[in-house]
Amino acid sequence: MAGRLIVISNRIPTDAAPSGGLVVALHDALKARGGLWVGHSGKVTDSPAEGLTTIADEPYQRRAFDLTPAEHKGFYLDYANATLWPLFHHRADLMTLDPESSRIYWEVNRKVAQLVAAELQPDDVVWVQDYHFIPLAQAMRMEGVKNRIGFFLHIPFPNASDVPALPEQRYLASWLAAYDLVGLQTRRDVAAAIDVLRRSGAEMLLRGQMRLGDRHFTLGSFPIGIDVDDFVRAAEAAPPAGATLRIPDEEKLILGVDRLDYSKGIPNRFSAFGEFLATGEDGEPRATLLQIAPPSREDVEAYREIREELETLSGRVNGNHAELDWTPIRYIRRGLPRDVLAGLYRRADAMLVTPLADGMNLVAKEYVAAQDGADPGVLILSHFAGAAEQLDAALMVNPYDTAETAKAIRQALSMPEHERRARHLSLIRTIRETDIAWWTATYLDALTGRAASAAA
Ligand code: ADQ
Repeated sequence: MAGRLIVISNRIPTDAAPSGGLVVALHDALKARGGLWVGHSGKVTDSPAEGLTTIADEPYQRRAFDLTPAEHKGFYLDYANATLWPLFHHRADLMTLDPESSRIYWEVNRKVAQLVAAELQPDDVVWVQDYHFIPLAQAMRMEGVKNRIGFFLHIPFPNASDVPALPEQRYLASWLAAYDLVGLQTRRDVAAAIDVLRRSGAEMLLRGQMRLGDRHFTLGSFPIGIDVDDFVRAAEAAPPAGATLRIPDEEKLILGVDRLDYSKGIPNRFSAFGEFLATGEDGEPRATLLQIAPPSREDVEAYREIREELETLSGRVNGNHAELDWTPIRYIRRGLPRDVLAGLYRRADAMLVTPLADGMNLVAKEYVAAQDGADPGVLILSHFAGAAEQLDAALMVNPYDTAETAKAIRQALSMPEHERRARHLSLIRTIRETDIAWWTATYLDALTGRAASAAA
């Protein structure tokens, strides 16, 4: 690739050596090719800096923009997280609609498009991340930008039957068609996007290529991965978590790790665990469910409700089953450092990843990477996680079916070692083949390897 790489994402890391899988992957890609990363500084202020401020110039440029309180509310809290997020997670019932936030969403996209356009050189390749910036390419095309522009959506693509709930649905197809490559997590998402685009008059050409008016663009699935070796190392180096947790070796540990979000199916999980306890059989070892779920987006109403629901549910299960020396559900409402997390993954006999909708779910992959291959734990995975398309050696469940999930917990905790090893081997192979380095390389090859769509 001749030109520089330009990445746009909502948040931009401010440390010299950023951490976290995706951030590190983008950091590495930028380091290798040179380029520019643009994102929100994290500052919400009545007197935002004019234009882009410099965070770093080495080994590539990092530039950030501030948001005013009105922009933060309209663009980020309301339109991105209270309109698009619920719609794209098949929860149109939780959407808030407000013409003012829709206008501000577009305005922020236009502002960022203008700032980025002013920095572009003719050979640069632009890679836009996630639902905060769906209209960015169209706004850049309005500035006369002819460069290749790719988009990657980290969350699921909405169903065609839900999209009419979005007042801006008539723009969605042209927002997408302004890109050269629209990357989605799964084949299921690609099928949903094709369905939506066709209903808006787009025509399907060969191999994921589509045409809308005079725009030719490509759709593809690029399942995101993790830095496997990094997680293996962290898990091997972690001190044994059993002692910290005061859970004896003969007792079972079931783990849940999520950002607190209604899409993650945590209430269903608590109910399924309650059902597992209620149907307990004599002689079964004691099992504790440890749920780590730091609150997120607490300024959004639906997120305050889920928090209360979980407190009620865990209180009920614990009230029914707790003993003097045992609390069945331990619910920790804060995030944990990666090395502590890696130690918990390794100790857990089973991991419950039971979202009702999820773009991919990296926790599922991190859990597999953290296992001791000689005596691995069991991944229980919802059909509705994007990861389910790849990780079919997990114990698959329908998270709405609490009886089935309770049965899967029982099956996981009594699974013979040879079966656990065979399943783990299959999972770890897949996770290694499609790790985070594979994801960036495959996406960027697809973005740069084809004729410029503007000329097509
Ligand atoms: P998220 O919804 O944030 O991401 P996920 O992929 O599961 O979901 O997690 C991202 C990272 O956050 C993981 O590295 C995980 O370790 C960390 N994390 C999650 N919960 C944590 C906790 N309780 N404590 C500490 N760390 C925690 C969005 C989409 C996903 C998609 C990713 C990447 O919603 O579907 O997989 O982007 O594309």
